[in-house]
Amino acid sequence: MRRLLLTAALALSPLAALAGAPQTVTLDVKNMTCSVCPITVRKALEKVRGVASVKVDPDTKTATVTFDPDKANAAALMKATAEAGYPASVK
Ligand SMILES: [Cu+2]
Repeated sequence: MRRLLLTAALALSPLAALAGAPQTVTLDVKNMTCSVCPITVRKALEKVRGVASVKVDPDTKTATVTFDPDKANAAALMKATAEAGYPASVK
């Protein structure tokens, strides 16, 4: 019972939410021309430190990335995709 309350308190703590609240950006990604490209882009983004989740949409040619702003930023994400051959810009 005690443990359950503690877990609930941590989950609801507004301080926990503030510390490293995840940030999400959507990137316009160039050069995605075949069905493998989105996978390459996703893998490149997932390698960036602090990235929590990546969703690449091949139809809109965008990547939606959620990351810890203390560890990563949009510039680091764009650098990672550019190095993989896919220049990107913040949508
Ligand atoms: Cu491709």
